[in-house]
Amino acid sequence: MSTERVPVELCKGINGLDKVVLKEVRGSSAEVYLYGAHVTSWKNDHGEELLFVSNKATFKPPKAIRGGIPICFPQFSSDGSLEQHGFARNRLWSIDTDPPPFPTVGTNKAFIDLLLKTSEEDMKVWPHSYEFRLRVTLGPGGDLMLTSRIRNTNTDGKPFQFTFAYHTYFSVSDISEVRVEGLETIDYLDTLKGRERCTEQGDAITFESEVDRVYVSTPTKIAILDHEKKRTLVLRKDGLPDAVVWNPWDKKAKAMADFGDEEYKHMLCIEAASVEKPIILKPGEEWKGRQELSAVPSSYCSGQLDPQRVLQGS
Ligand code: TA6
Repeated sequence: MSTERVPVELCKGINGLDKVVLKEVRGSSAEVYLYGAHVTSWKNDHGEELLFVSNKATFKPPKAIRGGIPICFPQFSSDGSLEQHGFARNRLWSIDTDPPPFPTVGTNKAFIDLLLKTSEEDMKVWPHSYEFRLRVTLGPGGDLMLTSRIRNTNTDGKPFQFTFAYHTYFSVSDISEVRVEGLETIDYLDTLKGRERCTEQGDAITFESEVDRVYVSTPTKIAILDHEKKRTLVLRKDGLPDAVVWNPWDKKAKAMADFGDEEYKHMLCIEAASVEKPIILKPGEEWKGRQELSAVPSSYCSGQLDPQRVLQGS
């Protein structure tokens, strides 16, 4: 039995669903199910899980997996006529064996290309042809990168528009001791108040109750400081102007069958998104949206970590 860490391995996951495991030489790993092209695990080189997946997640189509990184396409939330967050997260994707040229990072081999195309079924609810290519890459330092390329392949000359989010569930030790940096002074649409437009007043976002906000035209970097773990999770994004911040808190947690009553204490969604202004593509045009997640040690509690340095760092 080889002990060599194979960078990409296709195997069976929960309920026999196909999944791809990415492994990096220094020990970090990630997992992505072909169902929904859904990343369900991202571990650092100490084997610590950095994403949250509910203990009650069903891993049974047609329900989306509760946690990890659901892909919201071609609609975020219930903004249009489609099911909540669109259908991409409820579809079986295929491995893209012949992707168009796409620069890989150096000699890094720990990546997988997944593909979703129009189906007859989906044409009934969203009458457009598209090709959605997702590349999931585990970088040499354990960073996790998701790059989406969505092309309008309509032959009827029609443009289409969509909204999009990487609905990332981060694992946190205690939500009441988490700070989010990078969204200060930014306007947000408060979903709990009918998407009323507000402005972030605090010098960081902290959590004492349900939060469900779409921050608009946000910076490229957002930092999640986990006090207890002395860890900062950094989200960098490109092509995704907005950022959704969500914690269901106790009442909503109890109302979700696939979410534990107390699990809201150990998760936080920060979602790189394009929500306020839909993306419009003409036939032949392609949109690209990328998020890169990294985890850095932080001793913020002793005031040593300057969050601005993390946000302005390279
Ligand atoms: O991203 C926040 C949100 O839109 C919340 O309003 C809540 O509905 C959450 O997504 C989860 O949605 P889901 O359809 O996955 O249960």
